[in-house]
Amino acid sequence: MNIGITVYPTYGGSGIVGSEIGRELAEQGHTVHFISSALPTRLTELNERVHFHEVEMMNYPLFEHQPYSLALATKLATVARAEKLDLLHVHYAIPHSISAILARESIKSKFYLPVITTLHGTDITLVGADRSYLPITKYGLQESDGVTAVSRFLKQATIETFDFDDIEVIPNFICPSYYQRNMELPLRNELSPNGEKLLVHVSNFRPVKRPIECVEILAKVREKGENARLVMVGSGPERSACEYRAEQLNVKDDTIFVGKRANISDYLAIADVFLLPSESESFGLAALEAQACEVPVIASRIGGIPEVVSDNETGFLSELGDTGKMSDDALRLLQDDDLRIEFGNRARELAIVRYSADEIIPQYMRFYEKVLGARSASAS
Ligand code: GMT
Repeated sequence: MNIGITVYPTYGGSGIVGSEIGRELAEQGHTVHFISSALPTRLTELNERVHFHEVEMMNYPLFEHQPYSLALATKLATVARAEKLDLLHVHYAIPHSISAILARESIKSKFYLPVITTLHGTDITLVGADRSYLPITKYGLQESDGVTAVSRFLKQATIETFDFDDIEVIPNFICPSYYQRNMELPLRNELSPNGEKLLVHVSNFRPVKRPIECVEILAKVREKGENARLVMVGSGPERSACEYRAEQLNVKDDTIFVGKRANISDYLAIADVFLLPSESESFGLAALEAQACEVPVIASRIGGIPEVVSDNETGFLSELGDTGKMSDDALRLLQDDDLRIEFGNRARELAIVRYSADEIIPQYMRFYEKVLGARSASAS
């Protein structure tokens, strides 16, 4: 197949998932065309089966804001015609599905370009649900040829907010050979010079991730007598507030902010416990990646997290903001090696059985075939 993929290239889990789908499909012999404003960060290699088409935007003084959605629609239509795309798979509804539908309509006298939209999270729960975007997001869902969501939670949220239920749930996935435990990495000694246990958090430090609570959990764990350290991977708007909180709570020297990193799997490979106290998480890709590395997860019981983290089995879930319980649970895992190892083993086992690329990519392929089949049936 000849597949077009559009993602937000530099920020967030939807870009990672879209890029990984493309990479996996190319490995299976399909040709993939990424169409976005920049090369997606996870896309490290272009070759004869993985292409990149940059959306160019003209600057004009009249434009207070550049009309990216229109530039994207134009590029999608151009690439679709030039490369004879079989379908377009866009990640994150706003504005990608609208631009894709516009592209499809603009070239339909030449040929029909089926549009598949994958919903990832705040495109439904936050941005799309806002009155300023709700009607156009609903239009994007209704007009897409196929819609997928990354969790049962997100499907239900879409039904409730948009009264739209023709959605296939296809979860996030991991490559088990890429996400693996490796305590031998030199990084472990660098971050834990005196053998301290390591709590790790990975995110884009947006307020919905509540990264400050990770610092509060560390402070409580240390108060309760465990000499642990916290590694904060990533960066974003809440980072300086986290640094300030670490200073206030006297844990500055044991909170290591490493910033944005390409080698996130290395940080997960050497972690003891992963923290994800988010207030909104349609799936929680980072939690899945941690579990694939045999790292138990401490997270809030919200959104799609309970579908990914099995409470009392692969980690512990708490009510939102209950840093007291989260720190007690973290302490329990840090101080009981057998329990931590047992949870870690189960976490990897379930991550592989339920969420390995070998399991999930065929689900996307079947969905593509279903959408294409329905289209040719209705055309004939
Ligand atoms: O909704 C967002 O935060 C944006 C989105 C993204 O593009 O990063 O993140 C979501 O997509 C990930 C991949 O499907 C999910 O694993 C994340 O849980 C989800 N984030 C939220 O729902 C906050």
